[in-house]
Amino acid sequence: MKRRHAFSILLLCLLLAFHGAAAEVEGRITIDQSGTVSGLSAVKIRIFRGGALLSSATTDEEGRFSMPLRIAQNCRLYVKLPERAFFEEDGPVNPVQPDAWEGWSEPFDLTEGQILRFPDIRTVSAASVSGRAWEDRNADGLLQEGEAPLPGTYVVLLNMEGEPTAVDSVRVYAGGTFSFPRLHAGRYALAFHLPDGYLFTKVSSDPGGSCAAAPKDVRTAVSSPFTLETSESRGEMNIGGFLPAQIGDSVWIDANGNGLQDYREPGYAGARLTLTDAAGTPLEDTASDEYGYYHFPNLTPGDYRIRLSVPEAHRLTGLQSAALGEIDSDADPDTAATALISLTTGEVRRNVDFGLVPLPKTP
Ligand SMILES: [Ca+2]
Ligand SMILES: [Ca+2]
Ligand SMILES: [Ca+2]
Repeated sequence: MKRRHAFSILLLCLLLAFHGAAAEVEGRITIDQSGTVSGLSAVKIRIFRGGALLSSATTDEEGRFSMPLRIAQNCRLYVKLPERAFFEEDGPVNPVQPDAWEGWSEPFDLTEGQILRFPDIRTVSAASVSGRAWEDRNADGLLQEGEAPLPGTYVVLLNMEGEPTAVDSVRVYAGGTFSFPRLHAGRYALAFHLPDGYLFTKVSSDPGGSCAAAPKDVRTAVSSPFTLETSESRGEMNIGGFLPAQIGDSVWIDANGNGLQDYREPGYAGARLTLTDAAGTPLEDTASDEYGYYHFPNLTPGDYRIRLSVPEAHRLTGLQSAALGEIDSDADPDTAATALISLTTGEVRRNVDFGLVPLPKTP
């Protein structure tokens, strides 16, 4: 037994000798947040030789780390930063690729008793930009409660030259939000593409309002350029879209004057109809077709009226006491205009009708 014990001690001594005497690697990681530099805590640091992990440590409150190490050659320090930090350029740790979270130092050797102090590993806090895409039900450019997300919208981050950046683009998913979470300070803009069929709502300077717009036939809207400082989180870069709405239906001869479209009462061709805003200002004109139908397609959601130019030798038929959809007349005989028609995104109103009663011929 005694002999075996002595052998164990000898083996232990041999192992210690083989591993060499202790050295130490120390350093500090700092972060620049809008010009204020402080220590970056809770970052894990590792030392490798080849693929073998030799030592690891975590930075303290002040961003400092210190790792005792058996002497070794050809070691490298490996650092993985938290999500919102970048390595500053020309530091002692090089990111594995531009803007990567992880990086390696150059190889170094440690000799017995050596304390190797690394230059500060400087990082800079990332900036971010985020927003949401929503279906602007009433096309007022503002995000109201109850207005739904608009998934399928595509957002491209543009750099100062107006070109897509390396960060490139994101798609808006079901929740309606998008984010570019890891950006350098700089000047950017956002370009938006809405899903098929959608049009851009108007820009609003109110908080949370839509930040970009484009004419009806243009598929991309670009925000005004904006500057991000380090650590700045810019939110509410929102974009609103809507589906065009439409109004139609018919002008007919109310032969029996009961205010209802009865079987075999004919349409009236060539009647002039004017779409107006809520105040009665004309917006566009159309005429009823050979069957008496008319149609205002591609309307922005909002409030409208339609006014009929009552043809010679006719008068408008009366209104029903309650709206009856497709079979009643919808214009006030005194004004020849409808009540206010409020259209929301994608709404199709094909029941706005005008009944004409022929006036008796004067002898
Ligand atoms: Ca709205
Ligand atoms: Ca009738
Ligand atoms: Ca009607």
